[in-house]
Amino acid sequence: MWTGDDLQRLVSRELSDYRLIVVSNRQPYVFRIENGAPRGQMPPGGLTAAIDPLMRACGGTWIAQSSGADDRAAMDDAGRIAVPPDAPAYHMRLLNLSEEENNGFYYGFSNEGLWPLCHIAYTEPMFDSEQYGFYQSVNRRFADLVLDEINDDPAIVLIQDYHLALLPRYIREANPDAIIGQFWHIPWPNPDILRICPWQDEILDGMLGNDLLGFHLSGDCQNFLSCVEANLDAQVDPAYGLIDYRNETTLVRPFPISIDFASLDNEARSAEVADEMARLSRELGLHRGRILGLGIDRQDYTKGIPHRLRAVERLFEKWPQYRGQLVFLQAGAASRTNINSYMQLTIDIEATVNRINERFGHDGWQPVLYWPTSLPTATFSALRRLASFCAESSLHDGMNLVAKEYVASRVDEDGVLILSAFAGAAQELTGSLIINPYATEQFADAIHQALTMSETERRIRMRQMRNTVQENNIYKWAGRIMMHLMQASTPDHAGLTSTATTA
Ligand code: GDG
Repeated sequence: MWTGDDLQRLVSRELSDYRLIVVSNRQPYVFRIENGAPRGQMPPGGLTAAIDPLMRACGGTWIAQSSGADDRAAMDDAGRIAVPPDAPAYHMRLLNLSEEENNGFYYGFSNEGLWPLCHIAYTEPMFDSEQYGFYQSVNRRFADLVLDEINDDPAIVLIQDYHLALLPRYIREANPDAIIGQFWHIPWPNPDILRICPWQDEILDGMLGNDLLGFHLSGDCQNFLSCVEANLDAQVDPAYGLIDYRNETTLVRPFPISIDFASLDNEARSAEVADEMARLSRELGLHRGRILGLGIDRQDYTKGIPHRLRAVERLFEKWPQYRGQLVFLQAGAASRTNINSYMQLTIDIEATVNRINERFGHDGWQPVLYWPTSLPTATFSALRRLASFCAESSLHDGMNLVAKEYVASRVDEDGVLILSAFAGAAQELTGSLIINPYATEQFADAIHQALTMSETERRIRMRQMRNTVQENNIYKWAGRIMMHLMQASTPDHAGLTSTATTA
């Protein structure tokens, strides 16, 4: 099993001559002034949760957009902030964007264009030239900051996600020696879908500035290779995941992302979580025999939250014995709230929750609780430990870390995971009950199956999933990326052809 120490050893053995620079839009810690002093907190989202352990182990600089003026209070004279706040291990360097830049770059092209383009969730992508202009100029601004940070030293730049598709090319043009890798945290579409994007060729060209390009699944890699083959004058080797283009080679590989299993497992065993479990049991009536079902999501239309609520509604229709007994809690903060499709999602969720509660609620029993706020990590951990089932019903999802977090928190080897076939995590978490979120009847049946499953079967399934996530943890993910980056930077990619895209 990989640990943070293994990763640290790998980095000091192989990469000590290089500066490690991670670049993402989202910063790993956001600072707010509380009682006159800046206090740092990790924002919700899979990306920061996944990369922070890598940076804690390796050190280096994380470049990101600043989310507010309070960050400045935490900066040193050189504009750097040492993080994590309680045990500094690396630095953040932040880029300030104007509201206009952020609207065009982040809300606009990234989240109204690329996000729906890459997810099959039937939300129309919107492409706007002005927004694309901001996407280009902000990617350039990130490149300037990265180049300044590299300062002509040997460097490894690890770029995160779909906000920064043009950045690899901009860095490569100015610094041909940098080792550049990018991990794309969301799915990649097939050529028929990609061609909706008016700037598909520039996006592909930008990403081919990378030495290494990682996706979660081999299917995403194959889609990317097909898109390059269909659109660019490039040599594509689909069997080995190699692309030759503009006299450079890019390796394309699957790296299914994961979580820090040991840390979530430890937290779930802590006294703080035990206290929180006792408090929540009283609040939710579990101490009086009620059962808890749980969904946790950053509120997004790709997560299938209304579909999940419809399945819960069908469960109460079909099996009246759950009325008065089961409480379904939907938790997780709102996100991207000034985009129309996200505002509409909140309206849909609230309407569905109210309908179910009006139809079935009685005598102080509310069938669905909706907590659309960010909660302390100990509360999330306690909820995961208390929930008889956790339902993650994404319409399409690169991976879905919540599913893995549920498994890691179940130190008692109990609980049932209900997981969408359309989440990347379904390929690994085969002990879950796999559902189609659009098939309400089948989904409701899966909840019933979870609630009537024998303890022995629950234990067998959960134990198997816990072994999988423990073995394939975030340190293994980061270690594999680092090793591939080192190999990808050698001229002839020796040794890489044995690990093709089907890995
Ligand atoms: C993208 C891809 C891929 C959720 N609500 C709150 C909160 N969370 C935490 C969860 C989990 C993370 O945020 C969400 O991660 P997911 O993987 O489920 O989803 P995305 O944010 O869409 O992440 C996804 C991931 O990148 C990594 O590559 O798996 O497919 O879409 O850790 O626990 N955390 C807090 N408050 C909340 O309200 N603090």
